[in-house]
Amino acid sequence: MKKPIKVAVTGAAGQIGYSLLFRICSGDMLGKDQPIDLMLLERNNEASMAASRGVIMELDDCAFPLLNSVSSSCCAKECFAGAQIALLVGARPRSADMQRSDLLAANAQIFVEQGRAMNEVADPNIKVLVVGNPCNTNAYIARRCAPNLNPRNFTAMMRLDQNRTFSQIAHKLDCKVTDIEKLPVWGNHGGTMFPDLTNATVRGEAVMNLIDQTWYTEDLIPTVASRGSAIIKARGHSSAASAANAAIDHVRDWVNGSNGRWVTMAVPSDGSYGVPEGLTFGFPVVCKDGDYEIVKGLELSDFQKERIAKNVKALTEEREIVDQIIAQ
Ligand code: NAX
Repeated sequence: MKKPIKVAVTGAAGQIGYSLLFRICSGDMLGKDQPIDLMLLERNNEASMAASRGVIMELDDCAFPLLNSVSSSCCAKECFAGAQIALLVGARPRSADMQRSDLLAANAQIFVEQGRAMNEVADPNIKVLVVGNPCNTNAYIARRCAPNLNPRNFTAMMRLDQNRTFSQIAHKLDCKVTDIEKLPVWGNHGGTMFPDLTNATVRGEAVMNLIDQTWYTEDLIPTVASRGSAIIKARGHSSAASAANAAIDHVRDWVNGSNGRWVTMAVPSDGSYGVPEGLTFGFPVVCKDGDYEIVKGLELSDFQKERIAKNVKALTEEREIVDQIIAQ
């Protein structure tokens, strides 16, 4: 039997948490032979703590063979002690009266605190996936506040945007999602995100030869970028199961490899493709041996450069706001 891996999940009593935890414990994320010590973090209030206890009761009732232990806490240092993988899902939602800068500030406090706590108590090579929005910038904040940890390992989730794009293409071209390759989503998990079909293939044939440019720019890109709002409108709640599924996909590929396939991860930029170093940016990556590499050497067209630049602008503006908060 393998040694258990310590997995910390924040926002455990929320709706994504409710879809995510059961799949982690059934082995979908780390494999069907990998035991898990699960550590949950929730807010320090009666309702959140009670909801966490309820989730733990249900996890118990599943009798998952891979769940070695589970605990919950409202103390970040307790939750992250020795953690090898952290899924940071909990975040402050935007209320009606909130400006975007208020949302950034409220979340910055959460990710400053959690970054510092991880820095003190987590495994130095902890792999971090930030789901809570604005996820790219929150991942940037946590990394900045955790100088003793491996900075490459602070990533944010853009896999849902990739999965959404794959499904749209599969419907359009009447193919399987597994027929599609080389289709990343660059940039920010926000309105400017750039699903990039330039190199995409379906069973080896270029996708751009099978669709027209107008459908691509006027239908596909806005559909993917506004999918979250469409789901809220239809369901009355934001995406949860599909977000949990994307988090599982992200970590599974990172840990176990993507078998040469391109996948989308928002990772700290190394300056590739003119993206300023340090921004947490969605890139095409290939995962191998528990690590990822940004796909290098792509020739960018003016169209791609322009779309990537919009995301750089959005994330640079957010970075400027939160840099002031981190410095306080
Ligand atoms: P919920 O409001 O259902 O759950 C969030 C949970 O986090 C709550 O239980 C809350 O008590 C907890 N929480 C808040 N602050 C916390 C803190 N400081 N420490 C620990 N727990 C804390 O939201 P849910 O639908 O689960 O969404 C969670 C986050 O994911 C949101 O920020 C949401 O915007 C984001 N999403 C990100 C996506 C992505 O692709 N990156 C897609 C889905 C989702 O919109």
